[in-house]
Amino acid sequence: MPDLEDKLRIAPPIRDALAVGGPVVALETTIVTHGMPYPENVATALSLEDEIRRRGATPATIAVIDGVIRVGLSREELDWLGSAKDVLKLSRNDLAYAIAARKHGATTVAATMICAQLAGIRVFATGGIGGVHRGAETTFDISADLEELAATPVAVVCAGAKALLDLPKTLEYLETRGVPVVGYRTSEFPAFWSRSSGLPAPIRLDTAEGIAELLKVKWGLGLGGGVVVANPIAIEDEIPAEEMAAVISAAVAEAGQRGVTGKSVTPYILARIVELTGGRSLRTNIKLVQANARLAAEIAVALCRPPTPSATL
Ligand code: PSU
Ligand code: MN
Repeated sequence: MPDLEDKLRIAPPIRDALAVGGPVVALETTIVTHGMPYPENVATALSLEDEIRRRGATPATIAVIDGVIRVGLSREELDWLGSAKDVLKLSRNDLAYAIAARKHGATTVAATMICAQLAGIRVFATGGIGGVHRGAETTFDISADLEELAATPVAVVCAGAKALLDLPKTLEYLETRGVPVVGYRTSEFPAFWSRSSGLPAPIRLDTAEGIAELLKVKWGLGLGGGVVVANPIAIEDEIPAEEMAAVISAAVAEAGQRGVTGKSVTPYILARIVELTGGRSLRTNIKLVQANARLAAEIAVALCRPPTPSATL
């Protein structure tokens, strides 16, 4: 690829880990800039890196700074990003623009998958994926995350998707586009703050090794594309779906009444939900993303492990 070197900068510890085939976990930054308030956003981002290191993997937090895709940010850079006001929310559609015009941008799930793939990273931890919005039959609002999952070979560990989306349509879309959706130790697709969505998880796997095996087989077969690993929030940290329902409906309705469209929809609703729950949803959000970072690290480690002798017989 021409000139990629000055557009993609991988921090030395990550470059070293990748060079020896070591476990690396990508982290997104839209959750930092457009998903949580400052300073909890930065503290959370740093805690995710710690969780990943503690499990023997190398964290790789991704953003665009001054038109360069940065894989691995310093503490100072993360703090600046988390409090800056002029940071774009980047998906597949505007990633090239941000680089060409030398902007700053936080990466969504879609853009983080693209950058992870460019760097050679296979496993990525986040909070929740974007999906098919309620009312998409008239607004056509479907997150580009879903098409990216169809196309780009990165496993995305999340806590399912928020019930502000149309979860049945989101699962249908992923099925149509050939994306495996794995419930980790659950037979239900989790709904972010809540363990239960009432919808079955298409696949259930109970170990990081089992998930790593699925990834190896999928990519080994040349099937490409991503995998959703849905890790339900711990029981002690969850907010039951019934408690969230009214808050979500109010925030979604408000976004509609105010004419919020395009890429502003998700950040608007997320911020309103934090306000309407008096910060309770934020605490749950932090817990679940930390749990996802731990599971992603375990999957990344398992993915690097050579097959056991019995498996090679
Ligand atoms: N869902 C969450 N928290 C988030 C996001 C989604 O629960 O922070 C962010 C992610 O970065 C995701 C993006 O990729 O929003 C999706 O935005 P959109 O719906 O505009 O595609
Ligand atoms: Mn959208």
